[in-house]
Amino acid sequence: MIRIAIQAKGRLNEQSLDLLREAGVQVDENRRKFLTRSTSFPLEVLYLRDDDIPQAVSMGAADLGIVGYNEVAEKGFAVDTVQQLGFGACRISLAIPKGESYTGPSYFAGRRVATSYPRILREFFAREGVEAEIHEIAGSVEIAPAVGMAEAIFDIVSSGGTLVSNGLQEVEQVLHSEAVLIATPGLGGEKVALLEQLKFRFGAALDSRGMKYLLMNLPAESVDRAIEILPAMRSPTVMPLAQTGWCSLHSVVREQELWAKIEALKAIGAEGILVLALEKIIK
Ligand code: PRT
Ligand code: ZN
Repeated sequence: MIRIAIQAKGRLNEQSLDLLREAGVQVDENRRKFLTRSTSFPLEVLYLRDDDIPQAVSMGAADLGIVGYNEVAEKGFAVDTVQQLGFGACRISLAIPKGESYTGPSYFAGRRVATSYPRILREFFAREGVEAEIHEIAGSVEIAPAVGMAEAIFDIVSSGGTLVSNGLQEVEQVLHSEAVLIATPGLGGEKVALLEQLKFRFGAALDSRGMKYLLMNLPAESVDRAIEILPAMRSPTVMPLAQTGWCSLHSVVREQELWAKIEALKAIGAEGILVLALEKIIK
């Protein structure tokens, strides 16, 4: 049995559960409590506030956790970061009122900066040799300059819309973050094996996101050019068709490149192109 802490509510909750589900770990959400046992994998889910996940994992109250890397870096507890999970991407940035001219990190010398991430900010200022005043607040950091609580902020930015609507401009991107899988250092025995199994399944689930399975009929003489267009995991699968001079070609493509690849393949004679959803990629 292994225990994983995930965010109880908020931005990472649903995506954490989606990833578990894609990895074959069913969690009954109707009977959702503080602690829930999976029905399909020897795993318990512990629902916590994201702020508490690094400490819970560091203490071993949970063996694993899914949390934003920003929280791991801010809290500074001893945990192993074992896998990047590719969702919840954001950055923690310094922002100043729009219209102010920015001269580099020395701009902040002697100024007051509001943040919920004092540790990461303190390290940034120490690295840059800047003496600024760090004013820690728990929430609504972006309104601090407008109400006179600070002259600048250090906060999470994703689209940047919140900064713009508060009359602020982003001037330094200090930390890039995404959701990560963390583990208690020194897990032993059965738990290591379960962690390896989960990592493998998460990897396969993440690799298959945004990928499509493509099959088509192709004149045999175009196969070499098709292979150049479609560098698949090793190379595309090519099988002869009953009709001589033709073959069937199968491959995997990134969804963003799908239409460009299809156009290139049509131009070398591909016909009957099928695009299928891809469930999992096991490397
Ligand atoms: O209740 P609990 O403490 O668990 O949750 P929380 O309110 O502390 O965290 P939550 O759910 O807001 O975010 C959880 C994690 O999601 C964060 O720790 C980040 O790792 C990640 N994440 C990704 C974000 C964002 N993107 C994000 N945009 N967290 C917060 N934001 C905020 C940002 O601060 C800004 O105020 O969303 C606002 C909109 O951002 P823009 O730039 O898109 O306008
Ligand atoms: Zn939080």
